[in-house]
Amino acid sequence: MLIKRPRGWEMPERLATPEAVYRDRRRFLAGLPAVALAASLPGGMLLPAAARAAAPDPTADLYPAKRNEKYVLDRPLTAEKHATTYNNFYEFGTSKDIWKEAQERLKIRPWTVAIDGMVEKPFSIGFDELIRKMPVEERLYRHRCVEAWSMAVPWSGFPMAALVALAKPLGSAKYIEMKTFLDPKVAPAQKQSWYPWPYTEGLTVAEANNELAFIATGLYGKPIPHQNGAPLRLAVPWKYGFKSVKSIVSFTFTEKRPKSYWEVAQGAEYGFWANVNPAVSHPRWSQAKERVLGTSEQVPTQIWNGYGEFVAGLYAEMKGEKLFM
Ligand SMILES: Nc1nc2c(c(=O)[nH]1)N[C@H]1C(S)=C(S)[C@@H](COP(=O)(O)O)O[C@H]1N2
Ligand SMILES: [Mo]
Repeated sequence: MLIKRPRGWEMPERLATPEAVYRDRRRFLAGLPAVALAASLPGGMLLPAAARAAAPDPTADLYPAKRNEKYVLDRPLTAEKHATTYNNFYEFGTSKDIWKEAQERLKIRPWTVAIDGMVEKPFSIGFDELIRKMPVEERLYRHRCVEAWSMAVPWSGFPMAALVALAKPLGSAKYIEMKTFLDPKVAPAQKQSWYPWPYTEGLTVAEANNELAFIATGLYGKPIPHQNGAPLRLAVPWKYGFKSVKSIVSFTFTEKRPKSYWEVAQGAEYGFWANVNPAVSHPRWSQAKERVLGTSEQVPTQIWNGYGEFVAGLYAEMKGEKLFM
């Protein structure tokens, strides 16, 4: 059977932020006192219990965030339905089709983030409080998975450098270790003890302070869907996608290089740096090209995933490191 699927470049960009049209109405409603709002409902009726139970997202007013035009794409945006239904989130299973599981099982409120290790004063902070301290904006970024597929999406969120500044690391801290939640009741795959849960990733403090390093809290002009790593995930577009750890609960500053989930699980194939390079093959496949999500097109992969002007300098002095695995 032949199914005609629209290709990525057939999607008009305006489809990427369908919510934009609701924005003005939502801001209008948010500005009204509760009494006025109740009175404005048909017949002054009160909300039924079910509607009250589905609490509105307290960060909804932040989206869509103003786009930072500095970060431009060389290709059309991936359609929202592809980026939000084709996912890697092993906590919910190894298939790409985990979006429903993640939406149903992951609870993101309350959500506490620990900032600890080599910082002036370790602390924990609720996500809804943390985001109010951060400069939220939208950025269009490419994303290249080590499995040789890619997408281009509008993230919203804040520069990781702002989080580092809030953390006040000691001068001796060299790395930041980040962890995903650990709760096998929520994520049944975490019962599989042969995987090194929780999912863990790391960056150098210098990488985290690079302007490209971004903490994503939104996608397509809305709070980020659970399956994409709610309520906050990393986006480091010059590295293979597995570095972009989802649903983060801790940022730990350390002088010791952290071991990431994939390094522990399969160290012969995945390393700490994981910078994109089409000339360095994965042991089992070529990295020269990538399949553009939502299409059957293969396009050439670029070194640093095309972000060399921002990041190549970070690695210029490094000798003897496996920068591209
Ligand atoms: N906690 C966690 N984070 C994760 C993963 C995962 O399995 N668990 N997969 C990684 C991989 S391999 C990729 S390609 C991206 C996928 O992000 P997306 O589903 O938003 O496209 O998330 C990364 N972050
Ligand atoms: Mo990936």
